[in-house]
Amino acid sequence: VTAGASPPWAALAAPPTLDHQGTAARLAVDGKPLLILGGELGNSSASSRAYMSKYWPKLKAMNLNTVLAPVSWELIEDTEGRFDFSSVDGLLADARAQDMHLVLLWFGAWKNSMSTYVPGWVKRDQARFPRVRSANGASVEILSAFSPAVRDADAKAFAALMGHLKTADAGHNTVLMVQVENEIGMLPVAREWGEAANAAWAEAVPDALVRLLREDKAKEPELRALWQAHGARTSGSWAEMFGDADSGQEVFTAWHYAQYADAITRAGKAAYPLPMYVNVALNRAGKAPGDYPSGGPLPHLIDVWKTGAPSLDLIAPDIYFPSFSDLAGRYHRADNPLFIPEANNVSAPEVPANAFYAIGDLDALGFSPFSIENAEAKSQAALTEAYSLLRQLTPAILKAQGLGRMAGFKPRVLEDGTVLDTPVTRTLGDYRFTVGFIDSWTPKAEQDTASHGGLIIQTGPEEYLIAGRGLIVTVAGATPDGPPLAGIDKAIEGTFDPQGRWVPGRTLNGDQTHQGRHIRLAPDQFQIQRVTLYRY
Ligand code: N0T
Repeated sequence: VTAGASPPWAALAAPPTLDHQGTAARLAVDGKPLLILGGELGNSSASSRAYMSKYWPKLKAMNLNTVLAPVSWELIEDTEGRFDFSSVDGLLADARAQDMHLVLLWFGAWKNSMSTYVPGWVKRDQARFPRVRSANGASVEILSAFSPAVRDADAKAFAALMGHLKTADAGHNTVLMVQVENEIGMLPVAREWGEAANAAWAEAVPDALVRLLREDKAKEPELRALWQAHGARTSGSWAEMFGDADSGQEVFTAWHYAQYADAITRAGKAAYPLPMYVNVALNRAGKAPGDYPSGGPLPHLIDVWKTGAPSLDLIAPDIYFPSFSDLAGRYHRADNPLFIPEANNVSAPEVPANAFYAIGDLDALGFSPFSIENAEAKSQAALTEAYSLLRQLTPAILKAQGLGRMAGFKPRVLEDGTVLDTPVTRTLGDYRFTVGFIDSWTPKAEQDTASHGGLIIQTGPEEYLIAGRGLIVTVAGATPDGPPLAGIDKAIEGTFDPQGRWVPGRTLNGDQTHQGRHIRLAPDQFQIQRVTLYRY
């Protein structure tokens, strides 16, 4: 070895990690930030390379840079202790052939609460791998979270997967992140019954959780309220501190699922420390734990999960409900970067607007509609266009993240689907933007305002990129030291070429800016405008 020669591994790109810029967390790959423009595959598609072969070109053409794909325990460890990673290697090769990244989803002990992805040798040995019992003693197809044998077998398989990725993906960084299990939570009851679960239920609430409440560090109002409703005790059993109703049982369930997920995550990271997260099956208002997956990392249980599973990097909501901005907002916390691993099946018209909003307003690490390979023509076209714009804007987005230079816009939608079209006002630099969602130039009946959305990025003292669809933007001065009114010096539509150079199109004026009164992004197409403002 010659002096000064670098060791063979020095040339390898550093594996993905999370870093920060200002208030934003970002995914960094070999030191460079990356924004995930993703899509998640249907559950069974990735189990066959042949089946997937016709879809990869479609995913590439939709402008995705990342595919979220399951890895099944049953496929990698069909026989105990004998690992077969051909399903994983096929995914790696096919993603690389399209120059795409992967987020892998570990379908281990639980997939949507049930234990159907576990290998046959686990399913069939119920003495060694105990199942949940309901209150009436009935067995269900859910492995017990209180069984060390279940946890250890799951952790061993997951660690084997991560160990394989460490070598198979070294220097490539095809895999960016890993999801641990899928939509964890107990059904159809609030908690497990059976000997081990009942014994744990009688134990004292762990110190870490007591401290969170006693030191007033719980951010979720529901958890605090439940604790206070039971006398704000600083010690006691689960029933004493949170009550023995479903709501108290759910806190207990959440804690034990979090501890289990933490053990799996630690085992995986010991083999290869990629960023890891759990995804969330959200609940509808008025439903009881057990109607929805009880004890999952739901909005009212984020604090329990953060405390019980500190090895997880983030908790990521699957958002299928219309109240996108409210739900996404709850998972955007200083201790929790936002990532949307599943957005309403790609056919919902508001999906592109939600992507702009999550990325523009909540510094999301990425966005990913579910069942992406099945997008039909119309939604495929809409997402293709939206991702094209977001791809062009990615350098500007990454530059602005976390620094107060970017805002996202879409109408707020309530849980019942009511769309609030009220304009939204935000200040960026010296200018205040009021963004309306009703396009005065299009018949009202033809407008689906829930599908209108976009973002504004400040790129200079008086220069902004405004992108999306269905927005009417008016501007005013925002600082007391200058004139109060603001006008358009120049508004130019255009695109960024693959090298990131601005390619101007029309200069917009006259009817296209309503004689200087506003910037308009029409509802029927996605567009980028580069706008220079002045004050008068
Ligand atoms: C998802 C998917 C897949 C307004 C369901 C979403 C995926 C799992 N669950 O197709 O099974 O693996 O994580 C729950 C969606 C709730 C529907 C709300 C309708």
